Formats: sequence, C-alpha cells, structure tokens
Amino acid sequence: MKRIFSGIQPSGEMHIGNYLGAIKNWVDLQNDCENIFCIVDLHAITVPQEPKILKRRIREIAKIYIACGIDPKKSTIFVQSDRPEHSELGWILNCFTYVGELSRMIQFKDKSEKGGADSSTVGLFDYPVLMAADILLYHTNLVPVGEDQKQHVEIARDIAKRMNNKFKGLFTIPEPLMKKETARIMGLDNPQKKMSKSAASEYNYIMLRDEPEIIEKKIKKAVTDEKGIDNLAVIHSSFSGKSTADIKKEFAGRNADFKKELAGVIIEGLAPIQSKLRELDKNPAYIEKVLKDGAEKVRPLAEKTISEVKKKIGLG
Ligand code: AQP
Repeated sequence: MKRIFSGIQPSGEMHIGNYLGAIKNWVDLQNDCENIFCIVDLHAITVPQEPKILKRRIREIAKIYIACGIDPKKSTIFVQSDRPEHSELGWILNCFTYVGELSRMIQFKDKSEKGGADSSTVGLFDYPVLMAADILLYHTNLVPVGEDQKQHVEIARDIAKRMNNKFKGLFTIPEPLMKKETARIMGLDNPQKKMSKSAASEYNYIMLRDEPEIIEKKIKKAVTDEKGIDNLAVIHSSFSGKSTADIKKEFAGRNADFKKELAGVIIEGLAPIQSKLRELDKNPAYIEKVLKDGAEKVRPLAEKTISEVKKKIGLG
C-alpha cells in the first residue's frame, strides 16, 4: 500500500483553493493508501505569528481536515512540532542541501518580495528542507499538493537521491501527486495569481467558514476576464461535478446568472463542511485526542528513520 504524506500550514484561515487543490484530493485517496496528514506549524513560524492565534489555528486546521472528510480512523492527523524528529532530520538534510538550489525556489522569491530577502528569516529560506524532512521521515511514496508546492517536492527528491547515492537505501523517493484541474485555483480578484490566504484583499478568496451572504458578495465582485471565467468554471465544476465546457456553454454571455448559480453551488458544497465544523467547535477534547493519538501513531516510524539516518551518516 502506498504511503501518502501532506500538510497545511496553520498560517491563516483555510480557503477553497486549499480545499480543492489539496484536502479534497486527500479525502479521495483515503481508502486506497496509508495516509499521514500533518499540521505544519513549524513551517507557519517562518513568517511572524501571534502565539495565541497560532495555537487556535492549529486546532482549526485539525477541525477542517476532519470536517472535509479526513477520517481519523483511516488517516493519521498530527501536529508537526509534536514530533521532534522533523526538526532533527531537517538539520541533517540542511547539511546535504546547497544554498544555490534553495535560492531558486519560487515560493521564497514570492514571499520575500515584500520586505526583501535580507530581512526574511533563515527559516523561510530553509522551508523546503524542513518539508523534505517531513516527507522523507515517513518513507512517503506520494505527496498530494497544489502546483505551488511541486518545486518543493522536487527538491525533496533531489536531496533524497543525493543522500541515497552516498548512503545506500536511506530514503524512499517521493512523487508529487496533483489533480491538474484544481492544482492552481486563482484569486477571485486577480486571476493572474493563485488564491492565497495572505492576499491583501478578502475579495481574493472564499474561506471554508464564509457565510452564504459573504460568498454571494465575493462571487459578485469576482473578475470575469477570460482567465477569471476559466477559474470560476473550474470552481463550479469541482463542486457540481459538471464539466467546465458544459458550464461555459450554458452561461455564455450571461455572467450575472453564472455568478448567481456559482455562489449557490459553493454555498451548497460548503454547507456539510460548515455544519460539521460547528459540531467540532463544541468538542475541543476530541480534537486534542485526535492530535495526541496521531503523534503517538507516527512516533515508531519517525524514530526508526532518524536512528537509521544517524547511524548511516556516522552520528550516534
Ligand atoms: N490557490 C491554490 N490552488 C490550489 N492549491 C492550493 N494550495 C494553496 N493554495 C492553493 C495548496 O494547499 C496546500 C496547503 O497550502 P499551505 O497553507 O501549506 O501553503 P500555501 O501554499 O502557502 O497556501 P496559501 O493559501 O497560499 O498561503 P499563504 O498565503 O500563506 O502563502 C498545499 O498543498 C498547496 O499547494
């Protein structure tokens, strides 16, 4: 059985790009693979976070995973910082990674654009190496991600191959797994760029907890140039199951009707998730238990990998 590992940062509220590009695909894979889904809080602190908000968001991501259909009986859900082996392996991998290859990472270029690379944290620069550690620690076969993370899975493969060349059979080489249609959901207000929780305007995204009136308002304001319409059709199709070609044909030249119908489709698609979220909000003890059990469940595998790696490279 193939092992899957993926994660989301608790760095903001979850939007439908995260859902359609990542979580929905995880749910679809859940019965055919061994699944490990992480809440990557150590990645979140690569940019400034407010401690109390971060703590709340870690639990929020766990709730979102479960509300979207990740079943803790079938899949392991845990918090990255609850397993120290991620940081330990991350450091070791750092010593087998070149500054040159990290300098080519698009996410770092994008995220450091505002303040400049010199005032970005080393953690932000090193983000892909920690992600490589997350993946390699569990001998992951498949990493389901959105397109923005593909380059990071590729560097994880490069590091693993480099270390396997030197120390035979150390790591499993992971493969990225993407659903072409939803790999890149674009911003509603700017379809040239991906939908992003850190976007400047709230009209960029639809959050999983957005109320129906907010969803209607945001869709009403969405840009409808060619790229915008393509993106809205992909969103419609992912929720309704209709093909994008049929949707575009049905609503050709009728943008207002299209937007009305689309808002309805999203509201309907998110309703069961929102209802489950409200249920989970009332049961914080259950979430704590899921996370604690998850961290215990992955412990043997994480400890085994780290001890093998240390032995092979001459440590410990
Ligand atoms: N717009 C998107 N379309 C498809 N997939 C997406 N993902 C993110 N945005 C889109 C996928 O969601 C997973 C979790 O992402 P993350 O929170 O760990 O990091 P991110 O990619 O940095 O997400 P955001 O929303 O863009 O956050 P900020 O604004 O903080 O940068 C990943 O699998 C990602 O590919």
